Amino acid sequence: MNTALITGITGQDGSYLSEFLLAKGYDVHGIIRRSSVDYRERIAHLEGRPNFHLHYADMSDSMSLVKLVGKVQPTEIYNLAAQSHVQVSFDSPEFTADVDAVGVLRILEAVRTNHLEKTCKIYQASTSELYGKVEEVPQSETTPFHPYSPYAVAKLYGYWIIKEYREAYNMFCCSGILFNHESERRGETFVTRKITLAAARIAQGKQEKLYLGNLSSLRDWGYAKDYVECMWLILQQDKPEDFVIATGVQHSVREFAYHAFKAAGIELKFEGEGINEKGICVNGPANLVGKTLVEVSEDFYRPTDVVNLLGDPTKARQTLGWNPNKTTFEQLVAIMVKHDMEKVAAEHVASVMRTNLAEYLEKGVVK
Ligand code: NAP
Ligand code: G4F
Repeated sequence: MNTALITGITGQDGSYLSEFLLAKGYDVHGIIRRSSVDYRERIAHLEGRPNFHLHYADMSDSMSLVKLVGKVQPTEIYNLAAQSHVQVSFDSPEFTADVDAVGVLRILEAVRTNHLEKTCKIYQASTSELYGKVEEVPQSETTPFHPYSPYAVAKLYGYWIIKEYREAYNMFCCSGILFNHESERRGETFVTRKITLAAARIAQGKQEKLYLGNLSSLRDWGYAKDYVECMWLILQQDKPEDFVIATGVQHSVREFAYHAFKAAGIELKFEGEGINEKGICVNGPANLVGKTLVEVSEDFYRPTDVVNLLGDPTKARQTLGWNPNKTTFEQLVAIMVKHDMEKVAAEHVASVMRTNLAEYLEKGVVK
């Protein structure tokens, strides 16, 4: 049986990858960190399965990683753990470097310390943020890197240390240079999920306005569920290589917002420029027509922002046989908005039920 160890198993990608590998018959092990609230929303439905195992460890704790790799004896490691928020990396640059850069080295050394370098393949979650202040469009495996945030600089170390161990020790370790991939499980402070949740809340009268940063930023957005297949495919190749994983289609944050609000039944028209740009409702529920629903706030501007990401997935298509356009941009937006419309509606029902229950308890109707 193949044994996979996933770092970052509680994250968006870790949860989809777990489902993917379990369906392939893998024994799946994952690293979790102690937290004051032990609710692991994205993987709760997998806990208790016989082939699914969770272990406490931390990317900043070499000893925990060495012991765990020795105990699990993985045939494949998927290193997805990271402080993955670009804006947060400006506030916590040292923590980001420790986990996202040195953490990769710790995994590689844990494999070597346990003498597994000939039997254990390693996937590293690399990123299109490496291209940063882009030197060409679209970006491929040969495009020069120009990292443009503490996060990207840390990830660049991860990329190079993987390449170094491949060349120095003949290890099967590869980087997937993944462009942005989103889903209904995306963290709520990344721009797509922030928009789909706000569109759902505004449509259901639970929020008045959405504040965003750079609306003109361009991204190549794919569906996370499609991307985890590539992580696996990269490790099934005969020789270790790095791959760009992207859709080859680009949209702005403004366009994402337009489509998300449209899917929630609200048509927006954008007027003005820069900090003064606004998204006004021109069609939709009568109480919203004419209202400004989207505004720009400097709070969401970054000291340096990556503004033109577009990937060239030719190598992944040709070598891995992967279809970069399985889920279109429009389908991705629709999946996320449908999910968030239901989530917001369910939260409303739950809150009404809680209020009613409190009232019934007080009146002695229920005990
Ligand atoms: P995510 O949802 O933010 O998940 C990050 C995971 O890393 C979580 O499980 C988190 O655990 C874990 N983690 C953070 N610090 C840790 C530490 N010190 N020790 C152990 N675990 C730690 O990220 P994602 O979107 O799934 O992305 C997965 C990976 O791909 C990341 O490395 C990210 O940088 C990279 N990437 C993502 C994208 C994208 O568009 N999603 C694109 C390119 C590359 P907690 O739940 O305990 O916080
Ligand atoms: O959704 P974002 O925060 O994602 P970003 O910075 O592209 O990073 C994500 O993708 C990377 C792959 O390229 C991953 F490596 C990384 O781990 C992460 O998953 O921001 C996207 C764009 C940025 O240009 C940002 O300035 O949207 C712009 N933006 C505009 N308003 C905003 C907002 N971003 C956020 N988070 N919040 C806003 O209100």
